[in-house]
Amino acid sequence: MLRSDFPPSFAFGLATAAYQIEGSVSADGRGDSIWDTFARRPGAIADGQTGEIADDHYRRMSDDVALLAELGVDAYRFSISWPRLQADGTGPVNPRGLDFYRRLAEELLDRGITPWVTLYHWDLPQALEDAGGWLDRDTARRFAEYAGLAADGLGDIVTNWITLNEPWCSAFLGYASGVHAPGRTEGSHAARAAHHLLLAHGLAVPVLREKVPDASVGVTLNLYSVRPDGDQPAAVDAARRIDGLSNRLFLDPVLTGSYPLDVLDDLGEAEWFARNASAADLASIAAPLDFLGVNYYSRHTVAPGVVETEASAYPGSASVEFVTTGAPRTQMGWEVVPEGLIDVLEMASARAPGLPLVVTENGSAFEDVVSSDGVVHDSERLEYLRDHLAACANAIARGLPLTGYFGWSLIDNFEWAWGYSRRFGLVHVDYETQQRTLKDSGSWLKAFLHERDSSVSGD
Ligand code: IFM
Repeated sequence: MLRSDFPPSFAFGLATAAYQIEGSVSADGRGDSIWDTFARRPGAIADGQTGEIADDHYRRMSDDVALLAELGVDAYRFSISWPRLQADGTGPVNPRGLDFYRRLAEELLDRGITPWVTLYHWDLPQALEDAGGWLDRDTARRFAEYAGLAADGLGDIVTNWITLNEPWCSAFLGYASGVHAPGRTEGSHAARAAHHLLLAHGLAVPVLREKVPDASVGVTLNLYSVRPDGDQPAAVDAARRIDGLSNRLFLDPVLTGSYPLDVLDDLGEAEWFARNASAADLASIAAPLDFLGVNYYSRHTVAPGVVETEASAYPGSASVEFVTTGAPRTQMGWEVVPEGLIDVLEMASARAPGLPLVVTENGSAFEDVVSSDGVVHDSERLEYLRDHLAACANAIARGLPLTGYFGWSLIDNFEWAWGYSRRFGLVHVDYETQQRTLKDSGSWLKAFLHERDSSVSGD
């Protein structure tokens, strides 16, 4: 597989997110986000780690842009920390916070790298959480205002905008299982947070279009290939439920303007949605997009099981069991199934034929070892990357309108509840010294992007 096997306009990039890399959490007037608060909660994050320093990217931004240029990417997807632009989630823009993202976008452009901005990668201003967070409809209106400030400040140099990253995680890990910030366990009410997140997306789309000439606007969903473990009706129903909660609850409203009623029934939320998710809301949520961002990591194989006693990320379907099939797994325990990427692209395309699709994240964590030569020989990550890029080529060959691929992630970073114990970077970070070193996977990508034969292992 060569880069030239892809269409010339295909965008190859890498992705990161603000709280995972920036550090400098109180610099230049930044306010607290829900992740700052959550990370201070005893037991919330592995080893009590926080994003206070992370990759110190806020101060090393120019070096990291140089790294992207060395790798030869076309595009870089980063997120804006909402509380850097509005410390409390309301009011005028904080010029010092905005300045950081402006300099970042300008440095990228100077090096011929196209910036892709994500407005919300999970760091809600804490003040808005204190006012109800995503369970409060008003947070959606606040988000649209924030989107307007970001567009006013960057719209002359940034055309690619992603409203939300993975609203499933924000809603169901944040408000149902509570393993992510804000750490609430509200059961099925988490679906209301999902609605308000989607509404936030829908209200922001016209704001971005109005303020950004030639804006290209999308939203990023984390989609899973879901299949039953066998053909027994109970397993098939388990797959319907998990596909419903993970995929259809988001894809359907965004791409077809309606919620899947079976999922609302599973959740016991049909009545709330009938009263609160108005036709006008759904029209907003289904605002025409320029692309759909798809984050793909793994496939779920499911069967009926026993009801979990802990708060579940799948309220109303907590008895579903996630089965391991014997496929290789990453350090996260996620099965490596490159062909599942084609399944999810087909799933999206079936609802919106012709809508350009972009893989906005795809990557893997493995236990990295720094060898005596100072390099991480991460053959498993390299194979994961290569095999998923091959799946992208395959998807295009099948006629799917896939126009870009962003690997997760440029550098090792703060992996949420896992702290720094899970490394997804193509570039290794020594957290003591902040030294960055290309892993073999990074060298492979660099050679691929420069279209040289790679002598790196894993071929
Ligand atoms: O690190 C995360 C990212 O923030 C969102 N998508 C999944 C990645 C790996 O878990």
